[in-house]
Amino acid sequence: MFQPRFLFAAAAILVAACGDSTDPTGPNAVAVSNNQFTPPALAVAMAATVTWNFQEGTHDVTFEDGTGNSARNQSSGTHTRNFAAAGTYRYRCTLHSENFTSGMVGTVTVQ
Ligand SMILES: [Cu+2]
Repeated sequence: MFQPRFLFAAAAILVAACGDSTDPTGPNAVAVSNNQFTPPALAVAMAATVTWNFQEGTHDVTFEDGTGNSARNQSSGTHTRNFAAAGTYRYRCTLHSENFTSGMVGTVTVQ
């Protein structure tokens, strides 16, 4: 027997779960706060634009490949980068990380 109410409930749960797995500020978004990127690892589709929301403190978004960086000492507003090519992009806050592997670091994986 077809159960449309059950299907609707299942879809609602799925949407809620997907929202929780990314970030409260929305899909393809990263919260910038003291002293972390949330989520630290984000997977997006090819050609996606990721938005960093500066919520607390003073930070920056600096990529290992040297492109698509934010302004230094940014404390509010947003920064965006479009990812046209597949790959793993490592980034850090230069104020709170000495390298791309520890401290305030993050990755964007483009599939
Ligand atoms: Cu920082």
